[in-house]
Amino acid sequence: MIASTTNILMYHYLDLKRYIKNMAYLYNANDINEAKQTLQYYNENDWLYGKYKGKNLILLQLESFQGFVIGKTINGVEITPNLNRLAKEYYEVPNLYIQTTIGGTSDAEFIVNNGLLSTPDIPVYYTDNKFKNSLPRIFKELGYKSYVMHANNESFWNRGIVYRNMGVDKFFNKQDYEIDEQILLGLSDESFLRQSIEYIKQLPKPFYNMMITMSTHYPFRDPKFSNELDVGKFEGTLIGDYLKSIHYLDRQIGLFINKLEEEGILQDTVIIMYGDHHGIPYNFRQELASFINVSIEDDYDWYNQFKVWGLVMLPDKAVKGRADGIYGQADIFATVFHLFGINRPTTEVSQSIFKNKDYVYLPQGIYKNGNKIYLTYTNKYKDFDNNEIRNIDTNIIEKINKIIKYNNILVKVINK
Ligand code: GP9
Ligand code: MN
Repeated sequence: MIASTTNILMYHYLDLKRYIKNMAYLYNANDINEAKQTLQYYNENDWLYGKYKGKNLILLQLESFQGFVIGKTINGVEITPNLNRLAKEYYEVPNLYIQTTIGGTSDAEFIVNNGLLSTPDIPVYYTDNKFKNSLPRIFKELGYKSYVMHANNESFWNRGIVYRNMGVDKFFNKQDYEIDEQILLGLSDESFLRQSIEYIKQLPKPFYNMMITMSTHYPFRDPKFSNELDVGKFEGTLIGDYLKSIHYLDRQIGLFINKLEEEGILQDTVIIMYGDHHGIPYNFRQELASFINVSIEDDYDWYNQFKVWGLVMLPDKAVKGRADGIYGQADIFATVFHLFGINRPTTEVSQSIFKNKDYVYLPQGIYKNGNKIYLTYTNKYKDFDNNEIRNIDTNIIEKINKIIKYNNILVKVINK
């Protein structure tokens, strides 16, 4: 859905770009200073801090992957047997809220690599941001080489230009892969991951490597998935197709991790995998509701389920189990700082997943705190303990607006 409208959107982005440039002047020096200071967050210097200094990092970004499939069976068959197994061995982050907006996959890349929220009016990859504070640049300072692997054209989502600005040493793109099997948008994940292993083996160590899968893209229906899973009554529905595609992705991840282990790379690598954005579109929310058996009647219900899933694989398995706090995709950035001992501030919207935290901000003016969802555009919140909807205190609205305003300042003005 997102990709099919991409060309049309690009046209508007170029116009928007000029507008955004002018917007920068709306922020005064005070705002900018305050934004920097207010959002500053430092990791604690605890036992985990810097424990993986010098290890490789793989960020494995999974197309449309949402966590409601984890641990579930359909007609007695596990949907994600490999991820279920890995979730037991490593550290699972079930409440990882989605902070992407108009820029889809590219927003997720931006958020994780820069520790900031996306901006709903423009995909960050089409702003003048020069991504000075991004992970590839930071890892470069630590003596790493940095890579991105994704089997699409360099120009898609403006990636070629953005990655150069981010300081990525090489972008392994469509031209670097033999397109020997096609699923939906392009090269199948099976082939992508198999060919990527060969490249990974050759990389100088230590490396930073972001890998982006593609096969589980909307609308999730492809002949290669038809025999994946017996989805019973969901056959022929969007969610049925989604489950089949996810079952396929799960198998590819299992093979990829096994291969990394066989090659002796896993033991020296921290892997963080996470979904890029939601898979089930808003228009199909009733299919999601019936599958997860939770009612989705209004925006509060929708945003309460608006989450992907994350897994942090520490090579020595020093932390296992489930993070029971509430996190957002931007928290992955601070988590990397924490694990690799990067002694710089991140932001209020980027705190380590290994810290207990029970709130998250979404760029649309949404705040989740404990069991409550606050929507600034209705001025109301819903308390899921009793399903009551009430007015938000003005001081909370001000706080949410301030965080988001400051985030946008850092995205559009500072981070150049
Ligand atoms: C394309 C892929 C999909 O390369 O990352 O982008 P999306 O449509 O999901 O934003
Ligand atoms: Mn995507």
